[in-house]
Amino acid sequence: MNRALSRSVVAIAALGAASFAQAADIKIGVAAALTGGAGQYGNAIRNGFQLAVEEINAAGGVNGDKIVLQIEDEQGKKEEAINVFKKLIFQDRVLMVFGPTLSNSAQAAHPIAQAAKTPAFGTSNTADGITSIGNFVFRNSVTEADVLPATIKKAVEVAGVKKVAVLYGNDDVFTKSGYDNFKKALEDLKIPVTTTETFAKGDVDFKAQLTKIKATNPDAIVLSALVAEGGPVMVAARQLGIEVPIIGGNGMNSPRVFELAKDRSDNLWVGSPWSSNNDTPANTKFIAAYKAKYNAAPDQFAAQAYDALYIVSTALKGVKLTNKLEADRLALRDALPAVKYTGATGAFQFAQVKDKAGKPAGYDAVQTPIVMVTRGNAYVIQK
Ligand code: ILE
Repeated sequence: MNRALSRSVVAIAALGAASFAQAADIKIGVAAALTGGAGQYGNAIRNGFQLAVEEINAAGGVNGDKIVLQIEDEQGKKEEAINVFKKLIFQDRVLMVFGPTLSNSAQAAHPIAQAAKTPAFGTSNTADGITSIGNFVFRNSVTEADVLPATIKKAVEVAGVKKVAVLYGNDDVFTKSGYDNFKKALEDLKIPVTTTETFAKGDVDFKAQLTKIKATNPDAIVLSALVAEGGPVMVAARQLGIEVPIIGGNGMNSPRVFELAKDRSDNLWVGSPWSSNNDTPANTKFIAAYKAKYNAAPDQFAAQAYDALYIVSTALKGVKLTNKLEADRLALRDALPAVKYTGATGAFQFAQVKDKAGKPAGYDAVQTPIVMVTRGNAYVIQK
């Protein structure tokens, strides 16, 4: 074959490859805590994503392109979240990254995505300040700042709470932020605090704090905890004969509470936009599909992950992907803020937040929380 001919053969082959590439895979990273103390959350999140990706691809994908999820275990540790983000962004060259599971990890890992101009999308991060990191950071999880005032207000109205004791984890970004927001909500409602006690990640004995709390005779305990510590706190409180309502943040909105606290899990108050009792068409469809696939009921973390992939696929439908990673990441970032979507968690849209210097930064969720109380190992909507 002479030179000119061989060149044109190469050109034709390249053309063939290009037309094949039109139905390309869209590679999306998921960093989730699949093992460790936050594993209950992370596994629900992974399930939500896997259900959504199957449904979206079965319905034709995104303009004919298939979404491929690359899921990595960040173990609920911030160092691992950093490693996983680096791997997904620089090595695997994903279009964007969902996760990580904990705010504590997001605060460490999202700056990497921001610096690499890669969209990072939290589906469970509820602490203050996560989306202030920059304009590539998104979340559809409603913040403690939005949910806790509603939860406290409802407990005050319905359960006649007049004074509370506060217990929180002081070594985690989310539990600390929950504490800050509880404190503010209590001040706004002029509810006095009888005592404020703390614990640390990995603690198993809460008797000292709860004994002090009991002595101050509060009408409720306000608890900012992840479930690994919060479940045992509930058991210990009830064992000490403290029967008052426990008002929790997002960490306590997990069926893991029922596994850990069993018959001592009643009278826990939480808020969330998602409830299994919400019988909208989108939620009914989600719950049925989840049960069919996993033979178990979904939770809020699964619902938010499920909706998040639909939010991204809605944005991607309006994006012309070029296979130039930098341009495609930017195009997705630019398309996301305008998405409006009604899914399992209800009507959703983004609102831009500011960074510490007051400049426009990332995007938070705008959704209305519902308040729920646990009864008989279920979260029941409190009207
Ligand atoms: N919302 C919390 C956080 O931001 C937990 C997420 C419960 C799994 O860390």
